[in-house]
Amino acid sequence: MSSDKPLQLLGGLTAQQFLRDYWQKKPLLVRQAFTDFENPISPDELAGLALEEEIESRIVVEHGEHPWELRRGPFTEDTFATLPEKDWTLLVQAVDQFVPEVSALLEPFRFLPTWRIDDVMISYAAPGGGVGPHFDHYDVFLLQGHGKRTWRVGQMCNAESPLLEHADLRILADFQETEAWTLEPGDMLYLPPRLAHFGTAVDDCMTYSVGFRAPSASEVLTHFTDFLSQFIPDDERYSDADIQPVSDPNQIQHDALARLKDLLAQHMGDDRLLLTWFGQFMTEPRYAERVAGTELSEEDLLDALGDGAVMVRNPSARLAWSEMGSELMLFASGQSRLLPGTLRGLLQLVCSADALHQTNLAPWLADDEAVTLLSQLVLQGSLGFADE
Ligand SMILES: [Mn+2]
Repeated sequence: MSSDKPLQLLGGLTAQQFLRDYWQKKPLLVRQAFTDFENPISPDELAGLALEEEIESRIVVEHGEHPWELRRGPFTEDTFATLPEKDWTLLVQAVDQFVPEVSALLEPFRFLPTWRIDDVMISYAAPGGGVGPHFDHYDVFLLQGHGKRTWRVGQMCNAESPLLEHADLRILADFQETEAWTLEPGDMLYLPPRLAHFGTAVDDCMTYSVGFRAPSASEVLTHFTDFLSQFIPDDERYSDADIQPVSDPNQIQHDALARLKDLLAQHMGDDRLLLTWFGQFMTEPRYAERVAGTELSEEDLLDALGDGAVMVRNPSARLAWSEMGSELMLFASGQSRLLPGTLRGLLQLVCSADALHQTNLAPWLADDEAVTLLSQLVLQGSLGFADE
């Protein structure tokens, strides 16, 4: 994607200007980021998703059994029949995995890495509904889909920002409003991480939150060192063949620290392992149980494609690829595969194409490694055949 083209999504800014001046820095309001926006899912359909066992949903009732009462789904028809007239919100996570028209909303965000995108959460609010003033650790684009919602933004927060005493929700005790906007369908507000914000439904409304993911430093360290430790033999130990006689045997000398730092640097500095871990970590699916594959021989795969079958990415799968020296690595739903550099075009196709079929796969179907890869991705569940 060209980065110097003004984008409607960004109110006429280029991707480059937006990233330089706003991304992770300050909010941006875009009126009509999507013109003639057609709401891809109705409030009733959203409520229907919240009845499903496998879908994460929550309801926040401002004046419930206690202030800002949080209820967790799955819900029943009865839940919705007994909610108050106003001041409540339904939140449904990762709707992009269940509704292709919602997944399609992500298309204009392709100037950012796909692996940074978490999900599209949809909130429906009755008039007055909101989830209270709060901040998130992630970037978010709030796209108004139906009705109107007023968004107030406030101060930058951090781990020390005082919160209300609440068992489930992180609601700010103190909100210092700096700006407020009322969004209509097609309008969008970008918020950087840690900016206090507070949305209130003006009327019945729906908002699509395109949320991003960024692992915490603590998660990176914990998970990477766990991963690394599988490759380090137990006989590799702290060693001090260069030690000198000590003047005080009870003192830990700083030369011991230097040896430890060497030991750490030796492992932490391994780019191949770091990349392998990171790709696997960032492509772990939210719903692993939805990434279940089917056994398919390479012969049957070729036959099916020859008969006009169409393969599609599993909407719950995450895919990414990277270079590793002269080779390539494909990350698929938490797994990695080292592949020859000749498969670059196939990896790009598999990661980006809406559909894979005889025509766009034609250059690859005589290549054994390519066909093996495709059948492995079917077996693993990242690719599947479209229904029709
Ligand atoms: Mn938020």
